[in-house]
Amino acid sequence: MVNVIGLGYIGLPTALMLSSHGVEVIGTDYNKELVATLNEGKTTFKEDGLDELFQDALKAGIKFTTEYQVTDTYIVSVPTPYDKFSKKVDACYVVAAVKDVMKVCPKGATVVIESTVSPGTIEKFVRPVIEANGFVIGKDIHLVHAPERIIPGNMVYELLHNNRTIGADEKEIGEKIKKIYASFCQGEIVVTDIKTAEMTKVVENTYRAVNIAFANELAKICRHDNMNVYEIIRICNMHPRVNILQPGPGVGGHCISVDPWFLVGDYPSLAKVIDEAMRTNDAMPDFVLNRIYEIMKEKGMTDITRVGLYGLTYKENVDDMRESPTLQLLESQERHLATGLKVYDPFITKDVVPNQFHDLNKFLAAVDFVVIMVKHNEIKENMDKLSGKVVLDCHNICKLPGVYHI
Ligand code: SAJ
Repeated sequence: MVNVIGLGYIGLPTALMLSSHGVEVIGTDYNKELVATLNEGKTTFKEDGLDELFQDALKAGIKFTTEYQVTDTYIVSVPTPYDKFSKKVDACYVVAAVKDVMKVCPKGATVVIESTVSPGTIEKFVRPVIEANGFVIGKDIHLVHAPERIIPGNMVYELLHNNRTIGADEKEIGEKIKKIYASFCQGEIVVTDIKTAEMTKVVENTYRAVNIAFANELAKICRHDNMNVYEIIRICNMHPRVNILQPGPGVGGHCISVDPWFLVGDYPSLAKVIDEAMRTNDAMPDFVLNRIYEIMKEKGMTDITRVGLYGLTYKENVDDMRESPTLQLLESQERHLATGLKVYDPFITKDVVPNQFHDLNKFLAAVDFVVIMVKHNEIKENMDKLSGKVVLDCHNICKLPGVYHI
């Protein structure tokens, strides 16, 4: 039986996937409310295909509890935030979860860490916890790192199809865990050592962050000299060895906006390009706010309360607001003592910020200037409703005449 510890954005789909592919699974989370919701037969966030997967797993007998189980395999999938000051990974949740596992696990058990961690974190923080409990790693307890790789919005598909990395001290243990993931994963599963697995995960997200920063920098250069960044990127990407990503209002989510900082925090004198890239991305919400003021001035608008931000989530078609550029922009607005921007997002039904709307038509009736912060399908399907408004399109999706870009 596999005990999945942590039933959030990654742990839950992983537990469901294993269970619906014939692996006996018990999911554990310390959040009583979350466990109660799952036990009532409801999922805790929206994701394509998740509800169907949940039903399959229920039929297969998955159980949810707040208790840690006595078993031979644990998959730890808890958050790894970063310390905003030192930029280093904060392994406190992983350490707490492993401590709790140690209280119940029998000798011979394997502990798999799925949470993203910087290279060396398992050596520095996890091994000592296991040893402090009197276990010899490699003999009494086996340690594995199997970082997740799925993208919110397409999690179910990517769980089934992405290649995976498994880092283990012992090859046979790596192969044993590979078999468990291979129950559902149709991609290639590479077995390597733990530190390599830690580094690959952080590097994948860093690669994307640096590429997005490059696109954002190009957008600023093009804005400065009145060039069309989208046309330029489109043409450049026709070159067989060029693949530039898209500029945007900032980078959110719990991965690309966070993981690269681990390398900056751990290797401050070496990770120069990464540091600069992260600062470039982090400055984008402020850049958008300045664009708003610039355009208001050009249009002779003075009332910020007639400006509306479309989208609160960190990207399109998900209900996840972690590190969202819109929230960063609203914070920045408060710092500039210029509050009053209106906000709307079809995926956010609770009130989370001031001046928030829950209906597209009411939102549009209350503003003259719309800033497209997130390219949800809803706005793409309702583009005609923006006609007659001032539009700042941060994603180049609006084809109406006179639209502004970042
Ligand atoms: N973004 C841009 N321009 C682009 C692409 C994205 O500004 O061209 C922005 C998005 O709007 C968003 C942010 O970047 O705010 C991140 O979104 P994303 O869709 O690129 O990635 P995440 O954070 O949802 O998921 C990433 C994925 N990593 C990579 O693609 C290398 C996913 O595979 C990982 O599993 C996930 O991080 C994670 O958990 O680490």
